[in-house]
Amino acid sequence: MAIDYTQSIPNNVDLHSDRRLQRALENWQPRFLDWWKDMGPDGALNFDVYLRTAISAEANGWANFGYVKMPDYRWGIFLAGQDPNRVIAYGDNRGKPVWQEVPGELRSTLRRLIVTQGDTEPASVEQQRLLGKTAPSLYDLRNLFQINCEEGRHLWAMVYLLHAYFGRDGREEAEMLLERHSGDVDKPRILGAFNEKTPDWLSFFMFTYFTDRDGKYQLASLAESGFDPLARSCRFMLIEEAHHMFVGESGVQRIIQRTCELMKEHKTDDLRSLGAIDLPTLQKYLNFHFSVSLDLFGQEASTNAANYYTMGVKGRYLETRIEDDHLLTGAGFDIDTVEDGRIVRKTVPALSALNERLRNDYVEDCAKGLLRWNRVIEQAGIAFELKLPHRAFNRRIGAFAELHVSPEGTAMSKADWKAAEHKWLPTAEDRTYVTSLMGPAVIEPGKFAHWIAPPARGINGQAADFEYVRFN
Ligand code: BYC
Repeated sequence: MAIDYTQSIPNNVDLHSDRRLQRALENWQPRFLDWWKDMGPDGALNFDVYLRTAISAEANGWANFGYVKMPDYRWGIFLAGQDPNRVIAYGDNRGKPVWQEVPGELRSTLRRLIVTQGDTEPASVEQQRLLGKTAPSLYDLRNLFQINCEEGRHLWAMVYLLHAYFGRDGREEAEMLLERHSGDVDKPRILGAFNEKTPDWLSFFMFTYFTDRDGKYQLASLAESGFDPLARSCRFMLIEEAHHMFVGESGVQRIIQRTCELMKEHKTDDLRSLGAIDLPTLQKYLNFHFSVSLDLFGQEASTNAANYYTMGVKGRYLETRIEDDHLLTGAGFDIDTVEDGRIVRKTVPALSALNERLRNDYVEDCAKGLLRWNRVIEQAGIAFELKLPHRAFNRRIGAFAELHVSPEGTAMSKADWKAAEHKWLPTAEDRTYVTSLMGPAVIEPGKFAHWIAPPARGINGQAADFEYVRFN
């Protein structure tokens, strides 16, 4: 049966007028829904969820709240408004009008970037598939489902670009986005962090704080792309990404708050006897998710990154606000790298250091949340400080992958590192303990699991005891 896509896919790309594109998406949509049923939130197909749906890209259209069954979510395709005067802001094509079609010579580069971006979206939904079973409250369950639906929409955004601008190759890539799976031995997701497990809610909040924040920085760089449809897609995606990071930051903060309350009430730091998460365990999860997310920025010195920039396909964070020549051909940039088994600071060509520069912006942003988390601990009068580990700690990608470095930044032998690893990263025992706290989902409105504090306020002005999910 023909589906009226102008009805079921809200969009501002005039889908109605492009029969070829409409047919391509008609072929893809059932495959997407099959994937959602098989790999999306487990056992949740029939729930009514209080979700935010974007029905236009305008300020009053992107956040419409109402009950929706997730398979019926309207996965819209939205590009931020077009600026007819926009020019490429950097690289060899600086000052030329942005491209509305894909330049032939950039086709494979752009396709690859779009596929890499697109691959992360369904990957995260797969990683979070089972979390609904152990949600600490209806409020949290709703936020999980909101994020899952919006990651699904972000997949649609990239699939739209592949279908609309990359012909047959694009359609094949769109198929592959549903065939690779997180953690699959034969067909894994492209980037490392998206093959890790998200087995519990502490991991989920850390993931949405640290890994979704990589999303923010990568999307912001792609929002500077000379390929205008990609730039406009990413600009709109960034609006939704903010909520995902809020869920992470406030989730971790609520855990810390509960932990501190219990420490004060019982005058002990033996939180495990009280069924809550101790601060050292939080630090270990933080170490893990931060280091894994740092890998997502690629090599410190990267010719790929230099080429993306020179060609005008991927810029710097807030490129147009930076005051320099936007060519970077003669410029240098200081990075930490490895020489003779030691961490050294070195000036390298700024063009090749663009991944590292973006990573710097990211690290600075990550640190802000820690300030707020540490304030909660300090206000409770507890002497403990959460810290970001050194960027060389626990890396798999880039120059530091060959070293063994402590969270403080000391390079050491593999044997010494392995002997201390249990102090720095979650052990099997830590993970078993945290998992043991994840009881059956708390589904009574206004009730919260013992190990987490209620949020300061509800979603869209609703109360904390609002019925965010109806189970039917
Ligand atoms: N894992 O020169 P390099 C999000 C490969 S998250 C595996 O540094 P480049 C979200 C690399 O492919 C944002 N392989 O590469 C968050 C290259 O391979 P080749 C996702 C890796 O291209 C939460 C080789 O190593 N978006 O949206 O400069 C929930 C050399 O490296 C990894 C993007 O990533 C890795 N971690 O940098 C939902 C944006 N790192 O060429 C969603 C698009 C590097 O030797 N992607 N390699 O075969 C990019 O811009 C770039 O591909 C990367 C890599 C920054 C990822």
